[in-house]
Amino acid sequence: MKVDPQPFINLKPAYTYNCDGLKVAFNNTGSPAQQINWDFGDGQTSTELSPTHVFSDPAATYLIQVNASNGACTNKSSFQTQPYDVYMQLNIPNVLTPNNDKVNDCFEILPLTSAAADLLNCGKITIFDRWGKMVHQGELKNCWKAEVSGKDLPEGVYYYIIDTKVQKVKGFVTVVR
Ligand SMILES: [Ca+2]
Repeated sequence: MKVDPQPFINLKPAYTYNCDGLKVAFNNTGSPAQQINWDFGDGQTSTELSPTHVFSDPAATYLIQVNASNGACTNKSSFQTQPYDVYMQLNIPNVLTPNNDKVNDCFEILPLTSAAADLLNCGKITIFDRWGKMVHQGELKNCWKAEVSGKDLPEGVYYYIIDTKVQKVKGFVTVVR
């Protein structure tokens, strides 16, 4: 009598964040299964051994369940994605000095990781003055020079909202001329 071995599931997911969302590559290093079924927790499924899946909302938590079977022998495993915190991966200055001396002349947000670099490319930024009036809205990758319609804005404290696909980051930046 031939006994089917129990399939062994060993998940080693690799995360990538970009403007499409959260991409997870599941590298199943377990023993081969005759049949494997993935439920990604977002309504999508797969029967690949080691699928790659893009989750549209990286700020959400998804429960991924996998069932593997060799005939009557089955095994299952689950895995939960973690919400993504982009704030710690950005270097956000708190002052800009737009006087053309090439030092802090614009509000330049720098990524500390390659994942954050991807997110900066699809992020938006909105800036308000101290009275709550919006003075700028645009692409995050474009460095803001504390001007509106080509006119210099006065010195002072401004409030910003950075909106990446993953998370909103709010704070203050001071313009010093
Ligand atoms: Ca400067």
